[in-house]
Amino acid sequence: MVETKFNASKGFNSTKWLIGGIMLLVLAVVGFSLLNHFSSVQQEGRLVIKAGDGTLGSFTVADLQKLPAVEKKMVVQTNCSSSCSNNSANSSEHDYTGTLLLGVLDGIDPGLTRKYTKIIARGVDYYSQVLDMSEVMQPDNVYIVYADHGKPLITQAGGEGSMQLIICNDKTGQRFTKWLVSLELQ
Ligand SMILES: Nc1nc2c(c(=O)[nH]1)N[C@H]1C(S)=C(S)[C@@H](COP(=O)(O)O)O[C@H]1N2
Ligand SMILES: [Mo]
Repeated sequence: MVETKFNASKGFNSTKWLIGGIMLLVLAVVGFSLLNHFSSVQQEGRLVIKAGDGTLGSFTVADLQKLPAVEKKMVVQTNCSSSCSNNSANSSEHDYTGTLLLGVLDGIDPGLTRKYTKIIARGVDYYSQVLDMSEVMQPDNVYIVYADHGKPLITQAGGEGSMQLIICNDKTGQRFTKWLVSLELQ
C-alpha cells in the first residue's frame, strides 16, 4: 500500500520533469529560430555586402561619410512611358551626396572586382537590380548616395538615414535602388 503510493508519486515526479524538459527544449528552439530570423531580416541604416554565405562588409551612413564624398547633380526623367519630353512634371532634380561604389569595394578588397562579375542590389522592399561589374568599374557611374540637396535620404518607414544606389548612365532612374540594404556579389 505504502509502496504503491510511493511509486505513484515517483511516477508523477518524472512526468513533471519530462514535461518541464520538453517545454525548455521548445522554448530554446523558438528562441533560436527567432534570433536567426531577426539577424537575417534586412534593415535600413546598414548596408551589408555579401558573397555566397559570407558577409564581406557592413556600412552605416556614418561609415560611408568617412569615404571620399561626391556631389552628383542630375535631372531624372520619371514616368516616361513611350517618349520623354522636356516637361518638368516628368522629371525630378537631384543633388545627391555619396561615394563611388568602386571605392567601397576596393576598400574591402581590391581583388573583388576581378573575382566577381555581377552585383545584385536589394532594397528593404526586396526590389532588386543586377549590375554588371563593368558598369561598377566605370569611373563616374555607380554611387551609393545618402543625401539629396544636403538632406538625409528618407527610409521606407519615413525616418532619416536611408541609402540609395544610383547609376548615372540610367537617365530614367528606374534602376536606382532606393532603401538600399544589401549588395550581393556573384
Ligand atoms: N527599393 C526600390 N527602389 C526602386 C523602386 C522600388 O519599387 N523599390 N522603383 C524603381 C522605379 S521603377 C522607379 S521609376 C524609381 C522611382 O523613383 P522615385 O520614387 O524617386 O521617383 O525608383 C526605382 N527604385
Ligand atoms: Mo518606374
